[in-house]
Amino acid sequence: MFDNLTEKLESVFKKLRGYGKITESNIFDSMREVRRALLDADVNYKVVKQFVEDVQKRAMGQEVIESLNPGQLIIKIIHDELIKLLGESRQDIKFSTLPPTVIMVAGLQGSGKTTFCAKLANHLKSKGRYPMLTAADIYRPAAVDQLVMLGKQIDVLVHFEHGKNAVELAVDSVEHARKAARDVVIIDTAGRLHIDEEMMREVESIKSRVNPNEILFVVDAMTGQDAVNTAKAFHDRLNYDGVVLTKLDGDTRGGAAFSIRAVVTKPIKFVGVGEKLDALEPFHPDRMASRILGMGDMVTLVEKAQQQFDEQKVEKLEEKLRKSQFTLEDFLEQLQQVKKMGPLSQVLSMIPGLNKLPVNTDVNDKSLVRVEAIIQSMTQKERINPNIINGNRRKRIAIGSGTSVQEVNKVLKQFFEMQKMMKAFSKGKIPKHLRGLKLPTG
Ligand SMILES: Nc1nc2c(ncn2[C@@H]2O[C@H](COP(=O)(O)OP(=O)(O)O)[C@@H](O)[C@H]2O)c(=O)[nH]1
Ligand SMILES: [Mg+2]
Repeated sequence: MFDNLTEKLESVFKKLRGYGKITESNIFDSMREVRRALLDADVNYKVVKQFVEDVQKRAMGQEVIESLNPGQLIIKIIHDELIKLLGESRQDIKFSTLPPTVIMVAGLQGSGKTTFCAKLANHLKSKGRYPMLTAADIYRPAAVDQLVMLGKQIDVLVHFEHGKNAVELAVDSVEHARKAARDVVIIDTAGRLHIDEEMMREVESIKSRVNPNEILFVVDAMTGQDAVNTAKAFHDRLNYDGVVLTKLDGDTRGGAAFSIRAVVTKPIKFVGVGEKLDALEPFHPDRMASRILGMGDMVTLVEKAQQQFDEQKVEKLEEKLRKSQFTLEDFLEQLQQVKKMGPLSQVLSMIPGLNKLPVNTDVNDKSLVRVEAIIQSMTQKERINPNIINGNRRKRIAIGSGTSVQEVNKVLKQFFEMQKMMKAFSKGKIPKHLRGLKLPTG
């Protein structure tokens, strides 16, 4: 997600940090590069223009030029303005005080509506709610089947009725949810490949008959500037409450994320980052800005971890981090937890400083298995105090894990580096020499 943009901005920042003193021409040059990076990421040119002007205006202030660390200050200004551009603060779904809360989902065909409906149900379920899904995309039988199948996977009730029109079905489903004691109804509607009048009229009538508490517009981030046009067209007709950007996991340039917010002034509420049903992230402008600027997103990572990890384990780990007692034993436990959190590349991209890892080339889920085997071949004593692992022990571990002494060496070396990094995290800073550090690759 935003890899290219992040890379380019980091190179601008590197230069900025290097300047002892900042001149107007430094600022001008840097902002020219920022502008180019944003345009390359497919951000709408008007949005870019405004953004660059805003940053420049603030950066030209005397206090910046005269400050001790002007480069850092400008980076902070860019960070602040990026947060503003992305929508300032997190906007959650508005739940009705009188259940069920009705959420209608609209968008073009293929944008990821049906997948999102299921992801949202799954997400809400994990928050202790009892959602129900309504299959109101009645035109393609496969669409109903798809939702039914997804509902089964997450164990959520799916309401559908063959032969009924979409509007009636949606209206009935709310009553049905009430009877079935569900507190949220998520209505999946039909989309077309392009905006057409009939589709718009249908979603409009569902809106007026059902009166949803929340209308979410789903859009495929990969469609670039088209996403902005579609967002606008749907907004003119539906006046929706929030946007869901899907497929941000792909090779997308992601510029739509910045532009939509500026064009329709409706908040992005969620982003889809994969096909799996847990690949949904609540959208937080500040965290996203940090991630785009290569500062990592520890908060989302910790939250993700908390969903998957046992809470007590997380607390214990935090404590260990604070006391810098991170051992191979913890490392092994973490590896095993990380495997549960989803594809490694996704997890790594959220760790500050690790986002530049050559994930596709040498860190992958398979190599984790080898690292796991190596650690498992150690005695507990060795795991807690790896300093005692001498040549003989290394040989034994290599044989035991079916790897080589070189591989064992590599894991140990990288563990020690990781331990150093953990120490740095716990003190709230990442030393320069550890940026771009490699994780054990087995
Ligand atoms: N990579 C990726 N694929 C997604 C995401 N959301 C949906 N998809 C895929 O996009 C395709 C269309 O999704 P679907 O939910 O059927 O779209 P709909 O026509 O709007 O209901 C499916 O193949 C989904 O698996 C996402 O966040 N990331
Ligand atoms: Mg669908």
